[in-house]
Amino acid sequence: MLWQATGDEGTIEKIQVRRNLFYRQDDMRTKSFAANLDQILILIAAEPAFSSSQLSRALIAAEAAGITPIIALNKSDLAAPFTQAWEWLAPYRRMSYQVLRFSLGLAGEPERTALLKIFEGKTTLVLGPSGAGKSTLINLLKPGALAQTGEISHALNSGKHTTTRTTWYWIDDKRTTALIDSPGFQVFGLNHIEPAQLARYMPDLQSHASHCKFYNCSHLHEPGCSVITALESPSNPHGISLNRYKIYSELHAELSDLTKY
Ligand SMILES: Nc1nc2c(ncn2[C@@H]2O[C@H](COP(=O)(O)OP(=O)(O)O)[C@@H](O)[C@H]2O)c(=O)[nH]1
Ligand SMILES: [Mg+2]
Ligand SMILES: [Zn+2]
Repeated sequence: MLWQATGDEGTIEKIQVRRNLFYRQDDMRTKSFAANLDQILILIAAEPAFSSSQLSRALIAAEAAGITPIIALNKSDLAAPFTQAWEWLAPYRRMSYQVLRFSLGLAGEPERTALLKIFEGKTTLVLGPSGAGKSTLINLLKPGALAQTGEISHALNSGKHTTTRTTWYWIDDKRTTALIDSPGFQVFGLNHIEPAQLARYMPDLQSHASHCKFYNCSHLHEPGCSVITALESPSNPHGISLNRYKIYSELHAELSDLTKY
């Protein structure tokens, strides 16, 4: 779809052939979505600490939609928490996802030029928890965009209503580069994914899944499960991370519960 901003609202100008559809479920409605994305930037930060479960959900949703995800860890100037957070990202770096380091708050012209290269000619959905730096990124790439920045806690304390709107920004005058700023990823609906399909959207599990004894292995309890055999352990320090496996089993249970009714 082509969107046209009219004041605060966006109206649909023209329906284009839908290449993909990225779901995001709200409390009240399943309305916020973006179609025809080229990539999804998952922006997290050294602070506030990110949830690896939310990160995994975003990655699974991207995989399921067939859209390339890029992970970026912002606030590299916060040395100690950044080092810690970068370490937490080790399983994701091993999965051959592109994992970038940003310090958006300190970016000057050379950094801005380098950043533009990532987005040039593409439509990118920017996802991430509140406070990660999404608005900072947009204001940097499009001076004058006036995306509101600030900590969510700050906004909440002052009684201000934080935006839950998904906003489309054209970065260039030719309208070839677009960024979509969406509110945090707390409520990430993965309800459209079958539990039996889940592992195929988790590359670290999937790379072992084809070696399981049973073709329909759930990787939860079966004998001869290659996923379970590949779990991280003292003898296999670079195996599937226990945290990622926990996320898999929790999501599997959550999605299985849904299919019962
Ligand atoms: N230390 C540090 N703070 C940053 C950086 N980038 C953004 N911030 C700050 O983090 C806070 C949240 O940024 P914002 O862009 O509003 O995040 P959003 O909620 O994802 O849109 C703001 O106070 C920013 O100034 C960075 O690279 N380093
Ligand atoms: Mg924001
Ligand atoms: Zn298995």
